[in-house]
Amino acid sequence: MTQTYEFPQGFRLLSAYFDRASQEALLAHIREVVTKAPLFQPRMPRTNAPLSVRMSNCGSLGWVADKNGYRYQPDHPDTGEPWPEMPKMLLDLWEGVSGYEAPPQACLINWYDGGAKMGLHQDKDEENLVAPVVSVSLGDTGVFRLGGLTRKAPTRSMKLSSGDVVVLGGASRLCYHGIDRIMPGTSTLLRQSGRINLTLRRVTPL
Ligand code: MD3
Ligand code: FE
Repeated sequence: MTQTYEFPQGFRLLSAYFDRASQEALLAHIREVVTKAPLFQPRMPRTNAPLSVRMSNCGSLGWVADKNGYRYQPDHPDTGEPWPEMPKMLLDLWEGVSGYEAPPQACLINWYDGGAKMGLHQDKDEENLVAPVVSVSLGDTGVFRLGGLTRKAPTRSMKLSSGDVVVLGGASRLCYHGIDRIMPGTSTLLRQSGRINLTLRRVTPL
């Protein structure tokens, strides 16, 4: 018995939204951000177990995870410095695809090495669950899994390639999702194998 997967309302995959030159320009901005706000190792609340993905942020707020919990905060967990400004390219992307009236406050940078993955989860740490999430993939292809509103709902897997943009609006905003694995050697954008994902978010109401 196999179940069919119904794509959630509000999910949009914009394949190859950024061409190679734009990906290189965006990557240069992200490298500058992580020079000022070094990648940190997020940890699971309570167990303190490290996640396999390293992270940083730009914008007025950044998502952090440590033994005390998951939260947004205005400063870097290791350096205490404010997060770097969000590059204009990302503000323009949000304006172009989000359909939301206010700008994003947080850009989470997820940096995957060849073996990193992200388990199935929901994004619920934002006060504002009405604004969409906008995601950009750079570097090696990631095998992305999108599910439904419960952990047991059917899921469907799809590849996210360098330059792809995903918009998670409407019902898709609260769907379970994760990254099963990355496919090393599928892109020449980065100097080494790996994948970068950017997620733009509105954290608070207007
Ligand atoms: C579906 N990032 O940062 S991006 C995350 O590739 C996260 O690093 C993954 O899940 C990554 O929370 C997936 C695509 C994505 C982002 C946010 C979503 C899918 C989503 C929020 C709700 C539903
Ligand atoms: Fe997520």
